[in-house]
Amino acid sequence: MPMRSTLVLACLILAACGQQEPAAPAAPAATPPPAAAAPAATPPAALTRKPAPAGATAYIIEPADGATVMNPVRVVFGLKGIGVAPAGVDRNDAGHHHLLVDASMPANLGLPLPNDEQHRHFGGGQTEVELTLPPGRHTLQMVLGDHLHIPHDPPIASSVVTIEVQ
Ligand SMILES: [Cu+2]
Repeated sequence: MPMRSTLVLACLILAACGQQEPAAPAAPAATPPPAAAAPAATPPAALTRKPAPAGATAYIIEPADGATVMNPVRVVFGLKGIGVAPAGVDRNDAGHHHLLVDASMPANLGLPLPNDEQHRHFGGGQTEVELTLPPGRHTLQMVLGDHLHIPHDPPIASSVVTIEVQ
């Protein structure tokens, strides 16, 4: 009996070794996928953008360009020719605001806008915000996004407003 279990054990060890052998060639095969992932990253670079309604424009009502302001900085968004809807609501005649703080328009407008301190989303349909910014010069630009946070084509964006925060 002990003999038999030793044999079984030996077989199990052998089997384990035998399984690792074929597994080893599989490991190098795992290397190509990362390389293959690079070309796969190309297709999602262009999601469908909603056409901007003719004449639709965005602007920053306040602060005025060149203004010297104190914290909190109240930023009011203005829109013409298109409405506001919360994020996730798929409508051709509405979108939601995004505020670029010290950031330029993303190079690739076929992707959702980033969501961070420099790319703020107002997915609830808000039309103004109070910001606390470090003292100094800052730029603000508003851009509308569709239900998926993708800018329209062409983008409905305000001109850049430069402010000095005291
Ligand atoms: Cu958004």
